[in-house]
Amino acid sequence: SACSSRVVLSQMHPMWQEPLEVPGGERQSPIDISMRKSIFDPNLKPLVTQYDPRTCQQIWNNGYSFLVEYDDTTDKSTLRGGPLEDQFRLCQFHFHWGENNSWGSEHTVDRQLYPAELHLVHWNADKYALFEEAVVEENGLAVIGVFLKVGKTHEGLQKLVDALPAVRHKDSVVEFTKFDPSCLLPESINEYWTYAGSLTTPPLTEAVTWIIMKQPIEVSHDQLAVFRSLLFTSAEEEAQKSMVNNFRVQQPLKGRTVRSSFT
Ligand code: SG6
Ligand code: ZN
Repeated sequence: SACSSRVVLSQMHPMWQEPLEVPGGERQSPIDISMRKSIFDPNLKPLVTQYDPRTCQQIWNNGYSFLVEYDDTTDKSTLRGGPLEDQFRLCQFHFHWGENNSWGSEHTVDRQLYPAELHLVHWNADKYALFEEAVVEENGLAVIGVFLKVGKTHEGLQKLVDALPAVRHKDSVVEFTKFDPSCLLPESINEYWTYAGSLTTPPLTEAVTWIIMKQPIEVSHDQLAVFRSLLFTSAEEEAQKSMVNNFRVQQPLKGRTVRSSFT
């Protein structure tokens, strides 16, 4: 088809089995955020998260990250405000991390890498009926990004860390309930950057309003070590591969502006 002929077959991500490039992509993610070049927008509103821990359902190792999945059939766990016009529903959160503490985040701030990055994925339930519809629309998704830095043990994260050995292999799923994702947000959620971007894994659709928290959260080295004990591979595979370095390479800004909610 016309579409597959545009695919860059030479560059395959080791985990993806799909092309790394989106030909003609104008708003791909992740990016480096330059503090100096970001533009303060006084019209950016406070972010309003309303998460109901009872919508938390399960953890799934999908062979690229682990996803904590939420029931998104109703408006029980939502995000609005900030740069958003509509109300968005939380469907899952996941992380990206490195093989050591020197790298792992997808976004960077003035080229500074963090050891990991949390993504809370929401879809526009005002405009679309299903995640699958929203994921191909330019205003379909809103993802909150939170940087993780190494420091003291994060008490809220520990409940999740304790459940991870049960989803060590690809395709494993375990029941996981009553987890309030707001415990993973930094204190000052109203200091953020926002820009128009894409998913960072296939289908790489340019559907995402990114909201990146300025303040990182602290987690311990031991907690990150448990992330790194997960596997990209299923129980049946002979050569087991550690789940590390599951981030996408940075993408060109291509004339976009990054706005900040703070000066
Ligand atoms: C993760 O990121 C998840 C996967 C996918 C991807 O690695 O494994 O579920 O999420 C919404 C979605 O398709 C892309 O999400 S991201 O752009 O926030 N990194
Ligand atoms: Zn992500």
